[in-house]
Amino acid sequence: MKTVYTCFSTDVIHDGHKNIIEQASRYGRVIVGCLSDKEMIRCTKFPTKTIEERIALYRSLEGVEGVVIQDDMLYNDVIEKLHPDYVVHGDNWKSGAEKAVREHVERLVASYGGQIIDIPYTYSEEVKKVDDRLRERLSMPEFRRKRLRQLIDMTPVVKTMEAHSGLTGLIVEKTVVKGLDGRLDQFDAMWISSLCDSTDRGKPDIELVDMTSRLRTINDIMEVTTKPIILDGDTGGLTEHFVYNVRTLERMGVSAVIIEDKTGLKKNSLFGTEVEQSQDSIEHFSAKISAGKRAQLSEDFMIIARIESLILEKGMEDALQRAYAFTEAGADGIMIHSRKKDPTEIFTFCDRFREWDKKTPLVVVPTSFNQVTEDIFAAHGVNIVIYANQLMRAAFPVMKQTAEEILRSHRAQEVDSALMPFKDIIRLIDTL
Ligand code: SPV
Ligand code: MG
Repeated sequence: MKTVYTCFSTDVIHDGHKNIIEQASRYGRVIVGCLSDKEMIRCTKFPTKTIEERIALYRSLEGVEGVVIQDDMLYNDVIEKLHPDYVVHGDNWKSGAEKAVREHVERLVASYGGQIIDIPYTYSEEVKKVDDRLRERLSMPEFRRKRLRQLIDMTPVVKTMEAHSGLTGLIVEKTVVKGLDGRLDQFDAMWISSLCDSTDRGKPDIELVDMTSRLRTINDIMEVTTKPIILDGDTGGLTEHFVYNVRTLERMGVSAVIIEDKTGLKKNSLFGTEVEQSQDSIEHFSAKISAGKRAQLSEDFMIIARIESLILEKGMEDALQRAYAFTEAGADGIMIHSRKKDPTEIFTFCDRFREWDKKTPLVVVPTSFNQVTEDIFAAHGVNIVIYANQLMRAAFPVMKQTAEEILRSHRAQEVDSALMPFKDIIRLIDTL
């Protein structure tokens, strides 16, 4: 009897999966692989069922002889263990990002005489409906809100990218690449930056854009995405306003707000000491955090305290003292910021904080110390890495150059070859 292997990374079984099993069983006994949580996430499929529930679901299917856990999206582990005669998959993996996985598996099985069988992908109304419903469920507040805490437990680093509009939200939601290690990867969460949200409105980053406007940005993004949202809450404003906003954010399904320990007219941290900025007292800021935590109704929402001591050159001891105090006050995480190119002070802070506290999530924003890779941060105990402004910084220079060139040429022909074809832009949203 030949062994036929197929890998599932789904929470819901539809006709497409049943068809795969039926076709596979013509070739031998069918073993289904259940892709592990961390690998599902990297393939842009966030699990809404536990791995135990998924295993039980796959095991209950007619024609399935056994279920194994697949902990490597490239199939290395299962193929080494099972040496299946056939690997069966929908033929949709012959194109797009998954193509790289197929090529890898083909090489693996060919080495011992195995074979891939591509089954024509089932495009049906029912399959589309199941997929759409799953996406809609993931976008609901109760699912989206808790997803950040789930990700912190499931993945070594929560890779978070800035989004400031529906379109940039879609880029963060949908972008998948084949990484240097041959595995697929994607962003886990979105950061709604005060800098980018203000810049997009042509305004300075001084808490001038009010919460009502910020909520509109969040809503635009939420309407077209499912990934969790971390809001840059600036200073959090008056405590009386902050407690109100915590409830609003929770209700919308935002996962976390990060507030910084500054007071008075807030300016962007990357100005450092070039402009006048005042740090809040430990007592006052701790009280604001505690008030926010008391106002919170769900268990999932996170209030993360951002420490500006290194930015304002108040020293490491001050930063650590604040981290301990804010954690005691109830903060669900600590963001430490720096504008130095050299990451040493960030590493020192994280290492020393971790000696004292093994669990409270740590957040960094490597705009200046951008040479550090995510795995190095993880080795220093960091849980969330935020790419805070790169999409905005990518777009502005190109838009400006394009405007200048059209103005110089008195026509648009000169810029056209550098632009996306207009036949593509009119279909962009449907094809993303
Ligand atoms: C933002 O993105 O608005 C931030 C991070 O607060 S920073 O710009 O580095 O201060
Ligand atoms: Mg900000």
